[in-house]
Amino acid sequence: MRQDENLTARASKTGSGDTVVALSSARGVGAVAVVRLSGPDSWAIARKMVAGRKKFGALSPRKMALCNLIGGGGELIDRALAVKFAGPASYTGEDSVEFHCHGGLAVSSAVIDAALRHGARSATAGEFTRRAFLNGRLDLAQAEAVDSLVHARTDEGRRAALAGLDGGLGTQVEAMRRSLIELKTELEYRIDFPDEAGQGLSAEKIESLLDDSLAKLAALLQGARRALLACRGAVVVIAGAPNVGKSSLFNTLLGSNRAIVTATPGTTRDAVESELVLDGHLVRLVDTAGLRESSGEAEQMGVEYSRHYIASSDVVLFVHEAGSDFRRAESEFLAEYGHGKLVRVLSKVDLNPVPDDEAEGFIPVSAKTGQGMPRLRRAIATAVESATGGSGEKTSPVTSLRQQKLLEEARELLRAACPANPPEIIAADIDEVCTRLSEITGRISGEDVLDSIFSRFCIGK
Ligand SMILES: Nc1nc2c(ncn2[C@@H]2O[C@H](COP(=O)(O)OP(=O)(O)O)[C@@H](O)[C@H]2O)c(=O)[nH]1
Ligand SMILES: [Mg+2]
Repeated sequence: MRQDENLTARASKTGSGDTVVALSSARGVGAVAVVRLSGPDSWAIARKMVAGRKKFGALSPRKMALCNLIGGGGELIDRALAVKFAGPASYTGEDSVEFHCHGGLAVSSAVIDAALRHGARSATAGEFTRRAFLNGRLDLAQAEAVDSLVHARTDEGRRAALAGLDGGLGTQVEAMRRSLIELKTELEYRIDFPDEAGQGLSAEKIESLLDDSLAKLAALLQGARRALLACRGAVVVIAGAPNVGKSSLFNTLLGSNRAIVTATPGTTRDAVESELVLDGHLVRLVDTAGLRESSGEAEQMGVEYSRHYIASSDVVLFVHEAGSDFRRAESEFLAEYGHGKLVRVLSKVDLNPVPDDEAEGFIPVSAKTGQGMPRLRRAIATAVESATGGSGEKTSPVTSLRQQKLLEEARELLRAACPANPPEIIAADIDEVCTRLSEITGRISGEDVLDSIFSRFCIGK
């Protein structure tokens, strides 16, 4: 399917002929709430909602004006700022309107109700950005960067998301795709006219063109891990035998009581995850029992952790109780995971004090008294820093795992493409690579991919 046909088909499927409305600012009490309307009828709907001396029709696009907003029955809802945007020069690419009204839910709900009564429908999660993508205002990689920017909690995350939003990834990927298509066209010419062609395209020449793309992919992937960790946060998993104080440590690090702490071993039955910022790094701290053993004894002997979380972790906090012997399960765990991304902790040192010089690489802490906690925070931040590849790497415009995975697949496919193969085989390989590149920017993408990306967005974005 060609790109524009593809878009038309999608537009009708997602109903983007409708006009949608949503609260675009955060829900709750605040000074200002922003209600956004987008779609072909947005101006007509706003015209019916604005009354008084200032008429909506008289407003110039992109100029704010103070208006009276009227609900059903002509009742005044609020005095608010209104601004209209004329498509395609708007976020969504469609005609749209923003009302900047007084904050709090009563006002914004009444404004939304009025828009709904005049024929708008409620926007689904990410629908404004989805429309921006479908109307060519953003490519898919930029749309994902919007989501990362909205969710950024650290300066590092904000910078990484902005790098993705400036369109650098789409431009680079598209340039690479074009040059590969050129190569493919030449190869196809050689297939169709084997006698005429060939002079200009030796195996060496093909190899150097493929190598060129490989180098560009490598450059994009370099720093991607760091950018992704900045956007998504580093996963730090707490592991250790039951009752050593993992959940207490989790709560102390977070300064809250998210995980349940009891004197009965084996209380934490499910993984609990919470975010915190350490030294400017976003950390997703996970407390998990992981093992759903029914027998009390197995649980007593085991180490609580979840393989699933460990596999996707960036750092593991291994907790051992001060003054206790190492259990077999603990030694086994350390033998399996004890290299690289491990921070070792000795817990409950208020009960069994351990001088630093006897701690043997473990950090002595007490969740009860707070002893050792600043040092543990620094150690986690340092481990996260080294997991992200150090501070020196340049930022990458990659902002989602999806983009990283597609870039990696493209690299593997290119590596496997052998310049000595017959031209039709190389052309088919190049096709595969181009498909991956097109998926990054959304030139090609299934409805399911779009659904999964945009459903993660907030409503109103
Ligand atoms: N004295 C003291 N007790 C602790 C400390 N940390 C945890 N505990 C106690 O140890 C028991 C088990 O703690 P918990 O955090 O649930 O351990 P988990 O099973 O590893 O998650 C509870 O009774 C806690 O109150 C500590 O630093 N000092
Ligand atoms: Mg626990």
